[in-house]
Amino acid sequence: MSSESRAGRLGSERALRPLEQGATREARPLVLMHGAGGRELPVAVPAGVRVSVVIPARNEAANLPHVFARLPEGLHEIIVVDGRSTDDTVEVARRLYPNVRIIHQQGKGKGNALAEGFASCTGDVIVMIDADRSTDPAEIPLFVEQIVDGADYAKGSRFLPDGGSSDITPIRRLGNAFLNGIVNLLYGTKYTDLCYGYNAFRRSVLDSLVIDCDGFEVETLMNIRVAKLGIRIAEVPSFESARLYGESSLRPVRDGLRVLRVVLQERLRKTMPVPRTTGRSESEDIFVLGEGGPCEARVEVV
Ligand SMILES: Nc1nc2c(ncn2[C@@H]2O[C@H](COP(=O)(O)OP(=O)(O)O)[C@@H](O)[C@H]2O)c(=O)[nH]1
Ligand SMILES: [Mg+2]
Repeated sequence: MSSESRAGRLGSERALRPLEQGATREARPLVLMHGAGGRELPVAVPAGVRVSVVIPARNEAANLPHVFARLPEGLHEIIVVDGRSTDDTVEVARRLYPNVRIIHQQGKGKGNALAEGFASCTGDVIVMIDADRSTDPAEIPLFVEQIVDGADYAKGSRFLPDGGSSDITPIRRLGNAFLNGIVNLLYGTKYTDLCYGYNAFRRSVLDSLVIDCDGFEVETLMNIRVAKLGIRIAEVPSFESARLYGESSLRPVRDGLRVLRVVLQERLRKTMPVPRTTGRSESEDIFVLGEGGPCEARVEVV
């Protein structure tokens, strides 16, 4: 099944209004670059969409040049959320891309870094990638295309045809498959990859999505909460490379248990937290959904 035809199949079919900016795939240049998995990828994001890229980074100075070198053309903004790096992460980012927006993370952990980064995005579509070059920035156009084609949330998957990983360890693969299975069972989703850090979504998703976790459970929390919202979710085949320099700070058992806790907690949760200040406009109200899911949105304010 092509990635395109998967759009909307993982969640219910509630569409948001189309992107305001008149996005068009036709305007996409035909020039291609090779993806990490050997695929040919568009060199630019679809024209007419303001794409914000959020990159959480802690001590990734050595990796950032390899990340920035593969960013597609036509991005609206790049936001690096620095987790109190003790190396030159911030300086390197500024040197590579003088217009980069640096956020000095106030809290701790990847989840918190993403939440802080998302809060300052000004684009129509937000893409989250890692700073260690394991997620391939050249795939960003594939994610954005899914949003332009009608998905509200496009989640990367290493386990679809055309996807893959040279980074995942056997224990992580097993843990991910186990947790993924539980989530599909408990939430009625058809996800093929739960704990992967490559996602894109419409900015308006943030009007209903609260990210109130700190650590590596963040992707799971997001994937569960968007499923509860009943929005249109697409999976995008993605190839994950091994981290170039440095070491992962994820600890499989500790973080796997944190993920499991989120999976169970979210299932028992009666009300879903909504952002305190949403800036939601009338026309976006359609997006605040509660019926059909296991919980009611718009009730508990955090
Ligand atoms: N800002 C910030 N970024 C973090 C933090 N922890 C991890 N990251 C970043 O999150 C991404 C994924 O982290 P990594 O350790 O590679 O985890 P893994 O990919 O799951 O093995 C990388 O870009 C890290 O630099 C943190 O506490 N703060
Ligand atoms: Mg990594």
